[in-house]
Amino acid sequence: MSYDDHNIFAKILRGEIPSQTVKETEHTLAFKDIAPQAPHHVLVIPKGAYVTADDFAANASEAEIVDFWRTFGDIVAELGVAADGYRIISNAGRDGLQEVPHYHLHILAGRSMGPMLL
Ligand code: D5M
Repeated sequence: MSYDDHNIFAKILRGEIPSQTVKETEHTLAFKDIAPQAPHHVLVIPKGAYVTADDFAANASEAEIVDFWRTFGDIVAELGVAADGYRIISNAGRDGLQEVPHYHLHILAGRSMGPMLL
């Protein structure tokens, strides 16, 4: 799948538009969602050009994958939400209603999420 580097998260990574950084590491950036759907709504993205979770899983280096998931875990710990719980979501492609074609993980926490509506 081809990566479109005009997408809004690519612009955030290049510093062309602002974001509220939550955490930044060598391979990963996390920032606040602009339209939060929970008291805590953080987006975690790899700095590399990956479109979806499966693209990332297939094509990212082990260093990038480890860095991504360790960063996710660090954010959950720092938010202090592990005990009460949280939800992670990654929309992919047309059927997943993915708006921004740069792989991202939503971390939602701070309220009861309710049942999954599938
Ligand atoms: O959803 C994409 C998510 O990205 C959606 O929750 C809004 C968020 N978004 C869009 N633009 C920005 C900026 N500029 N900063 C922060 N968050 C943003 P998905 O359907 O998973 O692709």
